[in-house]
Amino acid sequence: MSALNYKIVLVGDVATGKTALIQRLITNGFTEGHAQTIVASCQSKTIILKDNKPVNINIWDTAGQERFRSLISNFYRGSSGIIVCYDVSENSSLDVVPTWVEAAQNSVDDNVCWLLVGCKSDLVNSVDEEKLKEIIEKYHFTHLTCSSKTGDSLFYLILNSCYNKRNL
Ligand SMILES: Nc1nc2c(ncn2[C@@H]2O[C@H](COP(=O)(O)OP(=O)(O)OP(=O)(O)O)[C@@H](O)[C@H]2O)c(=O)[nH]1
Ligand SMILES: [Mg+2]
Repeated sequence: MSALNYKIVLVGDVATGKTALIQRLITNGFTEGHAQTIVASCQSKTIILKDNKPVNINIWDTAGQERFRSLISNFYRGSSGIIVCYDVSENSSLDVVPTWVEAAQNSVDDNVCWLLVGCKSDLVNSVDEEKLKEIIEKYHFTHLTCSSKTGDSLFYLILNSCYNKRNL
């Protein structure tokens, strides 16, 4: 069975847990401590989806730091899915979500899959539920929370969702 190829881009505020999420997928591990991502980097992995469908994913990890934002707009083109991360223990990390969505919207296809992910679900949740609800409704996000510390299978969710939506 020939493999599909999906490009997935992770964006979100600084220290929301993007790199940890990718590390969990690639190595099934977790490292305490924050080494800021500089601009962006890409890793690849083949995952078997439902129907035994193999999917090669190129996962782009991007920097949350504001000074890199204009550079990151170059990475959206050709994306199958965009994961916008916030930190459930840091309410202010939701404030920049619209910035990421609006920056990406001009560069992506209509059938791109958008996922809003609340990272660090093992920590105390301090998110303003009303604000979260507004963002989810405004941008039609699929939303879920996860913890890279305790482990989960977040990527299967977005890949199955891409597979269904894009019908590839
Ligand atoms: N408790 C807990 N801590 C986490 C989790 N995910 C990440 N962290 C911690 O949060 C900090 C930031 O994680 P990173 O993955 O480096 O954050 P980032 O979004 O890649 O940050 P930038 O590259 O600067 O944009 C680190 O100290 C991680 O160990 C999680 O699920 N639970
Ligand atoms: Mg990072």
